[in-house]
Amino acid sequence: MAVCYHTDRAGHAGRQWDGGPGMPNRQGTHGAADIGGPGEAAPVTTGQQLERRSWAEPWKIKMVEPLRMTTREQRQEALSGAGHNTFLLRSEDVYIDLLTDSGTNAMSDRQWAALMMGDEAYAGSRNFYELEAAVREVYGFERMVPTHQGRGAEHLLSQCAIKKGQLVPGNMYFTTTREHQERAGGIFVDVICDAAHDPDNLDPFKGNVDLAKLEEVISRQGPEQVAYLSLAATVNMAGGQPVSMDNLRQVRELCRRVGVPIYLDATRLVENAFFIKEREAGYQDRSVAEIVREFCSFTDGAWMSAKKDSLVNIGGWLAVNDEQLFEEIRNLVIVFEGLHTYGGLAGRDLGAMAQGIRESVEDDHIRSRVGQVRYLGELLLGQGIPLVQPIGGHGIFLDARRFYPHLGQEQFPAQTLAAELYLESGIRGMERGIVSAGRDPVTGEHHRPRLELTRLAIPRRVYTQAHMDVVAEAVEAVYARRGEAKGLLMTYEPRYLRFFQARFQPI
Ligand code: PLI
Repeated sequence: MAVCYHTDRAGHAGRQWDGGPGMPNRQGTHGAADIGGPGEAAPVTTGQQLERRSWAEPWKIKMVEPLRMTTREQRQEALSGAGHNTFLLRSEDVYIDLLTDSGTNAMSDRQWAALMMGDEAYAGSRNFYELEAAVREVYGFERMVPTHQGRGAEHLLSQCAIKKGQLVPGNMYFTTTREHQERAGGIFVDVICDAAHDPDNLDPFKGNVDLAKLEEVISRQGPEQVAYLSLAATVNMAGGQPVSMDNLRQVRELCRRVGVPIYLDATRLVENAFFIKEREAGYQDRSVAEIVREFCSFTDGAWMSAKKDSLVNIGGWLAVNDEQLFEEIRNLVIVFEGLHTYGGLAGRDLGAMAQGIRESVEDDHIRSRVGQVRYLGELLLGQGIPLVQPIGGHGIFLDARRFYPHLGQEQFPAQTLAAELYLESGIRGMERGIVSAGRDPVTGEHHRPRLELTRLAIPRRVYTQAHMDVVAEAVEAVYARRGEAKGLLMTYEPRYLRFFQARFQPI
């Protein structure tokens, strides 16, 4: 495989990505150790164009939204009022909002123009056909139904494709995905490779399915007891880690042999495709758009939260190749979302999504998107902050276990870190550890994930490099007084997806 890491000036092995053959050094990101480093690396020539060490966003800013700075006293009050859960803060009390990259993207002028061109007919809106064409062209699926967001699609797929008691193997759980699978009577089984559970493992494709685990699940109860393989690319809870094309091909072969379909969570597939282009032999000269198409061709369908890759504030879709299953979905969407040509969205939302899908696969866009995430990650690594490596596609995942080694998992270290960061700086991140993992539906015990992470998700096209510098400084300040953190006690635990609404108090 065409991968290699190099050692930076500070001697941190694996800190920066060298790219495969023909790719520019570090994808042009400015690592902490190489910002403006004169004479360090000459421009590198790729197949088509002269690449420079520095990159810039392929857009300029036309409209701005003021940010509000708060005092520590104000933040203390806001945090107590929110039960130390960053989901319960008011956004006006937040300075830099890294809670999520979902629905928080900045739309382009073309997308805003598409909003104005919304066809708000109840049935057969022109924008539906635009969306259908964009999904067909970019993802390669002939038929789809729009949904109001990703979980709407997860609900429909789970209800239509899972029979009670069937297993649903997946490459790590995602909160809403597993919730819908379990509500439909499915039993989620994790078949991701072991490397995914280790924040320090530098494997370039930590999202890969472990074929032996998948084979074991299929042979344990027979393929008819397996609803489908639930494949996410990238894998959110592992830190935005990609799946390789080679792995998918092998998974495809296995699933085809036993007749188990593969349904893809394509929410961040464009970011995954960028990593394939960068890291997997044979893909350096392929466009991200081509890689996305090829990836989808090895699956039987996909669902999408367009609030991520597709650069909109709301929207999703579900596509499956099986005609009978599609008929069922196209019928059921009316019950839960809306008519099959609007799926719970306004015509203007469909139009903005169609435009966003096309923009999302432009190479320059995705390069700067992942580049900005990596810029922040490299700054933090330069300060010795523990985080998931390799740096993923949509955010930085701080390793709260190593950040607060004196706290046990039942003291909610990742939740504590999110609260402390907000208190320090007004920057909002999110817990991705034991709270997010929830409880086993059968035993009622906490799921205890090995990864106990605080995520700083970067919205697309929203913040500048200077904001990233401020974030790095704030994390450094929290790290400097890490010994003082005492952890949290959960005082209110909702039944479903508890991390959204749970409340805590300091120990
Ligand atoms: O938030 P939705 O309902 O549009 O999408 C659900 C969803 C499905 N799959 C994946 C991989 C997601 O990341 C996802 C939502 N993620 C959120 C909200 C996040 O903050 O990561």
